Amino acid sequence: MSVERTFSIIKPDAVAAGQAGEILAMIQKAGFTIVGLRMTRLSAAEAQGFYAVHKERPFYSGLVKFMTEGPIIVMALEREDAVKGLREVMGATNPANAAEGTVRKRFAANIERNCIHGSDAPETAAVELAFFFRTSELL
Ligand code: FUP
Repeated sequence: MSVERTFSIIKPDAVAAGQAGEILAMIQKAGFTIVGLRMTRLSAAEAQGFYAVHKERPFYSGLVKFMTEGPIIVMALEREDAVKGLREVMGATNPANAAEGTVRKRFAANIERNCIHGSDAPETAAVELAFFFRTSELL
């Protein structure tokens, strides 16, 4: 294991519900250092580009609509084994299957509105970090 970076989004549902602070606290309690953080709102083109890997899936248009419905918080996070570690903090994609104490178990409504994104592999993390942050702005 080594120190690595991952990318995360607090999604529009959680930001609108005022859950961002509690989600950030859970992430920090799990040992992550925040090396970049910004509130933003995705355009449709940005959301389509970010989720391009899912563009043939039936849920793609709903996902783009959801991700553009309000502000999001984008984060660059650092820790040992960060990608895997954040996925553990998040819980399963479908909150019905998420473990107790995970972000999605606590806050997610359903598989579509599931309050947090986290990169699924180090290679994906590098692409997703570059989508939102310049290297020079990460501390
Ligand atoms: P995850 O990495 O856990 O966010 O899950 P995926 O990469 O499989 O899916 C990305 C996003 O697509 C999910 F966060 C929510 C959305 N999605 C749906 O809306 N319906 C599905 O059946 C699967 C995923």
